[in-house]
Parts: sequence; C-alpha cells; structure tokens
Amino acid sequence: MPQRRTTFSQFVAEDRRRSGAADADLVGLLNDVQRACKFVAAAVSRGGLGARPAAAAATNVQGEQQKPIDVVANDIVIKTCEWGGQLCGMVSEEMAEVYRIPGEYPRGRYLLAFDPLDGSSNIDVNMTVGTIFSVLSAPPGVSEPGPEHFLRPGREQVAAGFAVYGPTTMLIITLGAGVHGFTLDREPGAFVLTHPDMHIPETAQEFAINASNERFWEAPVRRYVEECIQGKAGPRGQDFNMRWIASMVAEVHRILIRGGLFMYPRDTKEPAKPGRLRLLYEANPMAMIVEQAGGAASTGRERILDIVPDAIHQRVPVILGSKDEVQRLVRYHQAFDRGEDLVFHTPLFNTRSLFRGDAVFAPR
Ligand code: AFP
Repeated sequence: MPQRRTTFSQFVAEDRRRSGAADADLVGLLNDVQRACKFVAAAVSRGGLGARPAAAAATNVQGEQQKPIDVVANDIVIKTCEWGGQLCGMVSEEMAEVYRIPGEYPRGRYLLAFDPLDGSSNIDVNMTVGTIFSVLSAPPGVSEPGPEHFLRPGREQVAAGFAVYGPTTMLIITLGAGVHGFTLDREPGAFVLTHPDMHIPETAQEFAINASNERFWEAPVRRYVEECIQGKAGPRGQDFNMRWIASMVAEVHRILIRGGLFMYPRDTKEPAKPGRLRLLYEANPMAMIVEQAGGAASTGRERILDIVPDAIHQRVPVILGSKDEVQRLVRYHQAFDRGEDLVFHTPLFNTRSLFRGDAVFAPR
C-alpha cells in the first residue's frame, strides 16, 4: 500500500473546507504560486548551466543590484499567476509600480505582493535563496488596483509563505491557522506535506545579525548582542551561537526549525532608510508566518503586522523569532526610549567595540 502523502494542493483545499471558507479562488491562486516556485527552483538550480542572460546587471527600484536571475524569477511569478482570474494586481520588489492584470485575462479579488528571489546576492556563490509571497484581499469592486490598495496592515493578510531553495526545495505557508511545510518531491513534481504545524521554540540559543553594521546600531541592539556574546559570563548566563546567511528566507526557516532571533534593525548607516527590509513582501509575510508559529515580530518599537504602510516599497526594521527573545529586545528599546538604558550611548562606549571584549558597562 503506497504511503498516503498529502500534497500542497490537497492540503490547501482541505484546509479551506475545514475552515468553512471553501474559497476556490484562493486555492487556485496558491496553486499558481506553488507552480511558480517550482519553475523558479528549476531556473535557480540550473546555475551556470542556464543560458547566459544577455542583460547586464541593472539596479532595481530599490537602487540595489538587480541580477538577471532576479528578472527571470520575477517574470516567472508574473506569467504563472496573471492568467488564472484570482488576482487584480501584483507588487514585486523588482517592479517600481503596481502590476495590473492584462486586459485579456479575468480579474479576481486578490492582491499578491512578492519578492521573487530573496537573498539573490548569494546566487553566484550557490547559497540558499528563496521566494516570499503575501496575499491580501482587494477592496470590494476594485479591479484596477493602485498602490493605495496594497497599503494595508499585515494583520489583514489572507495567506503568506515562502519557498526556500536549499539542499531541498521547501514551501512554507500559513492561511491564518498554523504554519505548514512542504518538501518538493522532484519525481512527481509535487510539494508534499513533511512539516505540519511548525512551532518556533520560545527560547533561543542563536541570533542572526549582520555584525559589520555594529557601529550603526541603536543602543538596545548593541546591548542585546553584547549580552549574547558575553554568554555564560554575562547577564544571560548562557552561551549563544551566531549565524548570518544574508538570505532572510534561510534565516526564518532555520528559526522555524530550531528557534532563534533574526535582526535587521534600524541603523544609522543610511539615516534616510528606517531599515533594509521591505514591509509588504518581506517583513509582513515573514511576520505572519512567525506569529502563526508561536513567535513574535517587531520593529523593536511596534508589532510589524500593525504597521499601516505608506508606500509599496517601504522599508522597516525587523526583529523576529523566538517570542522570549523578541520581547526582551522590545523591553530594551522601551528602556532606552525612556532614557533608562544609556550605558551603550556614552562616548566611552562608542569608542569601544562590542567585539573586542573590552567594553565597560556601568552597573545596572
Ligand atoms: P538581496 O535579495 O538583495 O540579496 O537581499 C537579501 C535581504 O533582503 C535579506 O534576505 C537578507 O537578510 C538581507 O537582505 C541581507 O542584507 P546584507 O547584505 O546587508 O547582509
């Protein structure tokens, strides 16, 4: 008797029936998204075997280097999802404006925001990358959406997920009732349920941050990281490990599996930018997934899913992962904003590095 395996399509259809919201449009849209992720996985896996893209690297609307594979992945998602009749518009990291569904296709009642290839700076060195997506309901009667129709807080997302193109290709999704992971079985070409009901451990032994930005961090973040580095000898009384893959999907996936904290906080490196990560198609979908898995997601000063966006490519600070760790860092921000925690703001400290181990801290 062959082992009964639940495919992504079956899981999503049954989930909607169980929730009493048998929504064929949403099921159809998510099936198109999963198909797009399979095509992106195939394009990414070809690497140097693929046709050398003619276009030289450009820069995208973010002013960041846009690799040809970014454009390929973006086109795959657009072409796979535009014709099904479930969407009326899309927003992508790789496109400056809202993408409206062409006139030859029926328009539906959902909006899709996505990062077609997150972590693409890793692609040339064969490291894990991924695709992140967020689904919103379009306001009733809207068939020609403008940017304003996407500017809704993340708590209104209908579904969110990401594909992670690593040693295995996986698809992680939430429809608002838990987080579930599917592994691509390449023979039949189906995502199969392998990680039902994923849960983030509340405590952590790992943190992820780009330590090269240390001199630009705010004091609460410097305090948190320094305390982790002090390990057993410091106030945390335990040792920590550090990771930085420079691919948010990989960091979040690791946290879903074994807990931890991911930080891309506000920093003074580019004061005009409140953060590096984009709200609509990075922070919001990941925040929904993390919260649905029992974790937390904050800017340090507010819950990410409560932010009302003011632009489709808006950036925000991101601190997410194990709930206890996020709550600790929020407390540190609150203390700092009340002026209670200035030890990391003194000129003395600013001349010392977190990582030379000679930082001197006033007694608390
Ligand atoms: P790219 O998609 O441009 O590689 O950016 C990836 C990312 O948005 C996120 O996935 C990483 O966590 C973060 O940027 C890495 O930023 P640094 O390159 O500054 O470490």
